[in-house]
Amino acid sequence: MNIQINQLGYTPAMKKTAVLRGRLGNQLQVKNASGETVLTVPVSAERTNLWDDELATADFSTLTQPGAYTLHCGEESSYPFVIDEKPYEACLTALVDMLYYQRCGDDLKPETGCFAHPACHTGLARVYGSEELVDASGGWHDAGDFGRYIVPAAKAVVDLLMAWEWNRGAFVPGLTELPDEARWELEWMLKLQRADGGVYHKVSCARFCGMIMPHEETEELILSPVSTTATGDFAACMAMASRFYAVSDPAFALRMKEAAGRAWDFLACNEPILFRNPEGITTGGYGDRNDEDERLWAAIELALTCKEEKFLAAAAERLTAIDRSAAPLGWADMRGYAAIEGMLLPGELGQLCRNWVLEEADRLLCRINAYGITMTDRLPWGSNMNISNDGVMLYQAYVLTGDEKYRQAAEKQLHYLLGVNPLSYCYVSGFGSQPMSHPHHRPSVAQGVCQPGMLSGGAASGMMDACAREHLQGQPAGKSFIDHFASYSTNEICIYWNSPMVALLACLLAK
Ligand code: 9MR
Ligand code: 9MR
Ligand code: ZN
Repeated sequence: MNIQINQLGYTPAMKKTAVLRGRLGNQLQVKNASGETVLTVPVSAERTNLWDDELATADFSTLTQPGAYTLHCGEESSYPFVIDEKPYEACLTALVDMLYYQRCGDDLKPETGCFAHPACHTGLARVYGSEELVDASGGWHDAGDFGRYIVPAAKAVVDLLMAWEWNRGAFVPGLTELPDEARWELEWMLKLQRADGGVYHKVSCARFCGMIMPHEETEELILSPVSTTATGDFAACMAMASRFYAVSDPAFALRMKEAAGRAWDFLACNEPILFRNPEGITTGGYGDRNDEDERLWAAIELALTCKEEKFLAAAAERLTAIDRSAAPLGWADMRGYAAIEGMLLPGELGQLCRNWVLEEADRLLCRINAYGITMTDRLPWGSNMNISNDGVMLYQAYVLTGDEKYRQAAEKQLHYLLGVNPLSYCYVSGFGSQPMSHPHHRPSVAQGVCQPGMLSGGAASGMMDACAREHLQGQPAGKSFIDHFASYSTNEICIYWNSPMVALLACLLAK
């Protein structure tokens, strides 16, 4: 495809820009479903070289009439797309339902078809290095593997809760509803807290299993040691969730607030305990170089939830000390959550966080390339998460300023994920004309069918698996993607890659 569009379409009000590869012609025609040309617009004279292609754009924003269309330029055409009031509704539902499919320790509903399975990973887990057995059942499988890890879990849950708070009107229930689904994960997270407040980093088998269904993985479950990154994320996430459920379930909210307080107490009397896989464990590491951002984020959420002076003082001290030259919404670097949530703090602290968010959005804006995304030279493992995250951050600046440039930049992140990219993929399985369909996802491989509603990790320039090295060596960053189940570094799926896309859609669908 040489004319790239959002394969799910556009709302009438959106800015609509096609990206054209090569010298196709000077005019772009929009044709309706009967093949009649309904609009002709110029192709930009300006061309940009990016990722081994010469790119031009064509703005067809004046097309606002709901309907089905294709774009044409010279001999080339685009995939079909729609103009519709709600082009992303089904996708948003599927992105949330994905979390239901990832449930561990539950019998999946028959509606999940061939992905239904009896409750998995139900046995007690052994604490690493001891004979102690703990109930660590529940939660969501992290990704294409069946590990359950606290650090990425906190990111996923908070993304979802923020999305709901920002725009609950965007959500249509599917197999599940967002508050119930997030609670499924929170109940599991609570089980991973030790009596002294510290939180185990993860529960998994010793190593990754083969391409089997979840209930077929029956090796011993092991709780890996406590880390302060997991404990900090846990404290922040529980404190935030405690506010979220305060009205609907005060008892649950209190349980989480107390757990967050215990986690804080553990942090207060412990130096950083940074996680590395212990001897014999080779599942996901989620290692981190420091826990300053997790401690800051925890202080902010606890200050907002408990309104106690000690938390406010800790938040103030840490906010002034932390490096504010970036604010990512990562799983390792949580400064973005501190910045966004910190905007709710009173007085100068809130203002400092609003400035921090705006500065971050301006930095992102400067980095936007011809495909509309915020990264060009080096795309990390899971780049589609960063792209979704950046869209969310850009949208926060739109909320603060009302300046359309931020909103349009946020929209571009979505358009990239849904088709405006050099390989013309819709990176969400089951959606668009050219969906990603062969993910590194054990149930999909085992069933020989792709589960729907999963966002692929996407292009990654580091050649970090054998399949990528075999097929992608020498490709430019944006084309370093292969829709092959063996390429876990470009085509795995994750709970915390879906979750920021849920948040981005909630933002963009806000009235
Ligand atoms: O399946 C694993 C995936 O979930 C991880 O993201 C990835 C990197 O840690 O590792 C995958 O497992 C591979 C393992 O690391 C090496 N042997 C092949 C496994 C994939 O089948
Ligand atoms: O998403 C993680 C990515 O940022 C790291 O570079 C990568 C290697 O450490 O690990 C990714 O996380 C994987 C985790 O370790 C195991 N479950 C699947 C995750 C996604 O591939
Ligand atoms: Zn399981």
